[in-house]
Amino acid sequence: MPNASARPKHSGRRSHRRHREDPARNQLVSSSLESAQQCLFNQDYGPAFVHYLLVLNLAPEFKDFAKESFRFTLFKWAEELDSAGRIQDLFGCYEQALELFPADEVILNSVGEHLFRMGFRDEAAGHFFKALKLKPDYAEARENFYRVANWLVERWHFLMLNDHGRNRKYQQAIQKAVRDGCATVLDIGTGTGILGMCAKKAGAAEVYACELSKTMYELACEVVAANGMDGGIKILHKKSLEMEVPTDIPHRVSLVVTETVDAGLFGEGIIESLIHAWHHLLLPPRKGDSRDSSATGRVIPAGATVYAMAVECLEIRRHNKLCVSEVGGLSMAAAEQLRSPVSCSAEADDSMEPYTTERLSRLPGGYAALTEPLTVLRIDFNNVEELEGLSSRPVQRLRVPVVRDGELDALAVWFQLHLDEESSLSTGPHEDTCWEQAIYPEHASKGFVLKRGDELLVDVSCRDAYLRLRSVAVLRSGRELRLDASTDPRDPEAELCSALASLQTRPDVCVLECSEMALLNNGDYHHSFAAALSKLLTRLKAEPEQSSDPLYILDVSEGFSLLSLMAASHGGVKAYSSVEKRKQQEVLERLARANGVPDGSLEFWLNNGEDEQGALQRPSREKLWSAIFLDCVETCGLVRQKLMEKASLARCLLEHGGRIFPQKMAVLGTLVESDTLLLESAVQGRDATLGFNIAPFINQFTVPVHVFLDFSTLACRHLSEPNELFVLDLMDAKANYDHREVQVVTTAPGRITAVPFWYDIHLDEEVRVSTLAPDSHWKQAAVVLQRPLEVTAGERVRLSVKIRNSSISIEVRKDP
Ligand code: 44T
Repeated sequence: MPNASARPKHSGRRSHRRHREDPARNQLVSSSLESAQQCLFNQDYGPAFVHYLLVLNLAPEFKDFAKESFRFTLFKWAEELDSAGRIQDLFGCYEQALELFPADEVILNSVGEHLFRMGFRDEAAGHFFKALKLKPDYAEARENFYRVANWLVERWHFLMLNDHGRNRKYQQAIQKAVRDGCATVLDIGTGTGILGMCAKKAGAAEVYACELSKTMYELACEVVAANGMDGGIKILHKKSLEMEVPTDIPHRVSLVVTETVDAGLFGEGIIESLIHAWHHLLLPPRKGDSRDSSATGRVIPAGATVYAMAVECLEIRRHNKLCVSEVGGLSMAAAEQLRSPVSCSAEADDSMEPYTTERLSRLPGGYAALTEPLTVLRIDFNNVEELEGLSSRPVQRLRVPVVRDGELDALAVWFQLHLDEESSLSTGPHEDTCWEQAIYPEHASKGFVLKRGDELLVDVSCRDAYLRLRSVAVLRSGRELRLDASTDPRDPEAELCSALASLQTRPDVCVLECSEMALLNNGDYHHSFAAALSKLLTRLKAEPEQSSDPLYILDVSEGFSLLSLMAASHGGVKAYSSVEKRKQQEVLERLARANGVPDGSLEFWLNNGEDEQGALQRPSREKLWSAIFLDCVETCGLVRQKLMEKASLARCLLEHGGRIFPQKMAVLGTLVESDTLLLESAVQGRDATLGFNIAPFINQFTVPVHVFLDFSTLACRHLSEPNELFVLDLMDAKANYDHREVQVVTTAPGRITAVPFWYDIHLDEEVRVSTLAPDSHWKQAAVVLQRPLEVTAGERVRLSVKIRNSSISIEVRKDP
């Protein structure tokens, strides 16, 4: 029976009575309800959904009664719309559903899942977060949230807020400016609101703040209110470039404070923001020796100095260019055009990033400085003409002496942020700060070895608001050795000639992600695969019932993979690759020809974006797969989502004696004490954040699993040996469990703060690959404990390890 006592939410008593007494409406409601149920029964979800919408809009009192069926209908209909590619309709339906049930955590979670699949990660994360706030013990939403929280509130917020040195310097500079008369302040990119609160606390009469991220804006509002300043700071959810006087702020301000800088200084758009601020939001700059700060405008930071140095670094090299001539028995001579998407070269287009970021001091294998630091740029944020002139500055060619022999892998860049005349922050590689450095990789293939005494020529320019650095040549014994084929950008004619020449002769570049480049360079992985594969093929081919048909092999690795080609290079095999991008398929085809792989033995699967099920079904019906390659660990160090579902599907599609590679994987982990991991996962206490109450708010975005960890360079104390925590058997469903208790004996006294984990991937009984190997393309992950556990040496602790939907959770307690 419908729950007739449920009162419609938005209609008052009178309209409620009117509804009940309106026989035509009642008639329509009951017939629509009946139709909805009938359509649902017939699995006719579209019309069922429309009928339900009508019923619930006309008769909200049925909401409780019909909620379950309505949701079911919605999800089924959404699935149909999704597979028909009717995305706009799909979101339209969800929008209508959320109008009816704005606080329904299941609907919110489901919208989030759709958004995530479409690549809208921030929006997805926002929906998971709302669902979780409504129902904190909703496991699906929690797992979803953990997967995406990193996009919503980036992890560096924790680092920056825990960086006491940086916070204090900003605070002191702001205090000084306010004391000097800056009474009206705008904090651009306020994040959690910390700089705005500093200004208020220092006594500024009016404080404004703006923040473009919705989540951060909402967080700032909460934080400012919790610190009793909500009346004193006006926060706007806006990009500063969209602000104007008097609509957003009543008049121009005397101080702009901002830390909208990334590791490459300009990547967050500080130049554009400050040019706009000087034209629209700030009082005119101080001229001459005028001392009246209340009538003039200024910026904290006042300016910056940017430094660069050339480095040799294997870790950077193997993520950006091909370093091997052979992979798993295949010659790579025909694959020279492969490179990472990080480039400042003349031919780099907009899809390329000019730099990546790394903390040099934590790179596995370290790095060697080949030059002294070189000053590449000085910029005064209080000089609007200088800011405006930056992008039209001519390319500047700098010379830097080489102080040590080594291969030129990258230019590393950092800066000093001058908060005012006295105080500055450095993001350099030797500082004990939260900052990473910007890395401009050198692509000139084959690698150029610099010699002590050489001089390196570096071109510096500013384009699209990015600082661009390019090593162009080396001066050695009076001769100039060019580093790339392109010509002097200051000579337009030569540039045109070279562009024309490259159109005719150069095969176009094929771009792979940095992690895909590192995968290609992972010799151990390919070597192990080749060994296991060749064993399997030899065995299958020797089987008496083996006809003259080829063996069918499917590689469902995500992204670029050479495994199918390795399989195809064995005679008598037909291999299917899941590589989707046309350019990458061409590279595989070229490599196939160059390696004498017979025509037709390599095919591309998934060319038309079929669904997951389709991806695993073999083309011809009469024969099953001999081997299916699953790539089971993501680069970030987590088990790939839906791995076990894919494995069980794959098992059904194997011929007798066929194999899934890998056969199983073991999760290994060590107990450690690491303050670094704590500082990167949550804001610790109030001390670091200048006494402001920020931690509880931002820490809602803490996730228990830290990803992309370099365990080999993590500052930590090992408190145990590595232990096997869990085993996932891909060939045998019955061997799997979802919960395991592991006893670990500690080897040293300390506080257990985290459990870093990685995998031993067993391709077959003998061949094994570790994701912790030195040349691995995988990073590691770590579970960071909610509460550290103090232990002595030789103590027994019990780990409760669970794997649910590919995500791992670990609890540690003392063994009673
Ligand atoms: N990360 C550094 C960048 N914003 C620093 O939405 C150092 C990275 C980093 N708001 C590891 C370590 C570190 N108007 O919330 C953001 C952003 C906002 C604006 C309004 C604007 N014009 C902007 C521009 C940006 O400002 C906040 C800070 S942005 C830079 C943060 C710890 N990986």
